[in-house]
Amino acid sequence: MTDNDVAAAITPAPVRIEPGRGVLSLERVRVIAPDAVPDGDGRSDPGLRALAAELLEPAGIAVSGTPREHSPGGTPLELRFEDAAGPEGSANPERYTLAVSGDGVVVTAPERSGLLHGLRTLRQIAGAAQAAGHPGELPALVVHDEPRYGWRGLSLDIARHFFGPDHLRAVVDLLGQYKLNRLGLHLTDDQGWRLEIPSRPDLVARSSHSAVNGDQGGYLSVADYAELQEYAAARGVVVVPEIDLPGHVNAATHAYGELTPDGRPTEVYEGIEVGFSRLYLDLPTTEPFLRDVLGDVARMTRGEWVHFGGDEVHRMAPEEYLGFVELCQEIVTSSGKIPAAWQEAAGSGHGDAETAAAALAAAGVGAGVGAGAGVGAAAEVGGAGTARASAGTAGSTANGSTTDGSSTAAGPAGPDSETSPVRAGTVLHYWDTRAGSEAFLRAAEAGARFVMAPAERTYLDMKYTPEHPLGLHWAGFVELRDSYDWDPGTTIDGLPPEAVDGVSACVWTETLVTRDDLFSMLLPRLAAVAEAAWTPRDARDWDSFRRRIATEAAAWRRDGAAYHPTPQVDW
Ligand code: TNX
Repeated sequence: MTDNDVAAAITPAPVRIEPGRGVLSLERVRVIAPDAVPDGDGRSDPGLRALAAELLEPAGIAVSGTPREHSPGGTPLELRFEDAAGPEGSANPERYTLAVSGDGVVVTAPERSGLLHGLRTLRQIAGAAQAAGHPGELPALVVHDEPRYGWRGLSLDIARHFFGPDHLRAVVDLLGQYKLNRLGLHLTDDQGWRLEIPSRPDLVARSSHSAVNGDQGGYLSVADYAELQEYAAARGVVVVPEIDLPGHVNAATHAYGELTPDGRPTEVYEGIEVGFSRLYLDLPTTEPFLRDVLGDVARMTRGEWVHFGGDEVHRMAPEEYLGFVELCQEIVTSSGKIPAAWQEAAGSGHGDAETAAAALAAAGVGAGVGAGAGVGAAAEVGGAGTARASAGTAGSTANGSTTDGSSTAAGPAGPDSETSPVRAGTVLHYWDTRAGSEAFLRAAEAGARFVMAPAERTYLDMKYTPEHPLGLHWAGFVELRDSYDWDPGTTIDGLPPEAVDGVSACVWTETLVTRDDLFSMLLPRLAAVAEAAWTPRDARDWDSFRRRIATEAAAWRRDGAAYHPTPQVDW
């Protein structure tokens, strides 16, 4: 294998590859790993040998060095901690160096996550050698690498259709392969409630059986959720639970009629419209419900964040909406977690389709009317669902109101206000590029953090093309190159680049039912989003990416992972 072949094997592209001399034959490795690795929880079960085997054996490298093995043999693969800053003085906690020489392989990193990244890079190099017909033959080299952003995620909707523990573990494995480190779980929506909440047992007892189109529901028990987080943590992935409030709550109001003004439970909902359900801030039953649910979720969650939703609340006055934003942030914070929310929590407006269409028309933008519901009746999905996101350059109007709902957006902390409803540290997920930027600039000043998930780039539930059988298209068609060619640092006009924590892909599951449905929407686009999150802007190149991604398909086929063979790649 040549150095070019190696460079052509690593996705996301690394910061720097230093070519060496010679070839290492690596048919069998003996893993030398540190015995105890402190992770975030102070536990010390490194599991690194097992993970090395899990990653390398499918790529044709046998792994020995398990504690029980009597005569360990093979080329040394050493995993080593370094505490000083790396050779270039980087302070990035996820950095790693992978050195392949005639003597063996050494991965050095300050933390466990970096050791895992190094193993993943080694997997890709070994996989390319295998695909080239020289299994186990690696050229000498040193890879110096670290991520551009610390938040590199996928948010997965398991509420519209339920994907259970087996599927979720497969998703975690996929995230790991592309060095992604956050799995957002959209656990609740109008169609179903997917996480057991001990203090509110009726949520899953009454509202977990339903799903879109009357399909099969399901939920994660407390034990399922704990096991999933443990599996993910071992692979460097933090689970970020999302309880969507104060809209998208029909599953909650179906289970607990006390949350509605007339005290009666709402009907089960199996359609795919958004924005119609809501909680009521002034009902005495509402705050105790929020405290129970968010408190339990915080207690059950290992990671630092709890996401409280906040999107698409179309039937609520802005004052009441912002009251919910304040209350949810207070509850999450006092439960010891960092709040995360969709962008609307910044007071950017939580628009309705008609207002948005009118605002776009007033701005002279021809809205591509015809909301894209791939299943069911003519439903509108995705906020201001009648307008193509590509029309979003209309931006804000002269008086500071936004194009995605000026009628509901004014208020005490709305677009005309000086203050932001967002607390310092709250992580805002930016998705709807039709909103103007003022509210986000104010939020950044107040200390909010940003994760970029612009729908026309990272919404992997959008169809690739008009003909694509799965998916929606309210944000347009999202081909592989659309997911690749964008810069998270300049997504929001005028936002200081230091306010950006990272990037997230999102996959909503209104039209996705099976594991193949899900994976064929993720692959190959998830790898493109992963590179946007990992690789420095000037080291990214579409032609290089489209060649590299073709080499990954062999591994997907081997692992039984469905992917969409887009014509943008020579597979
Ligand atoms: C918008 S993005 C939604 C979801 C839909 C999705 C479909 C966001 C915060 N909300 O409720 O499932 O569009 O693409």
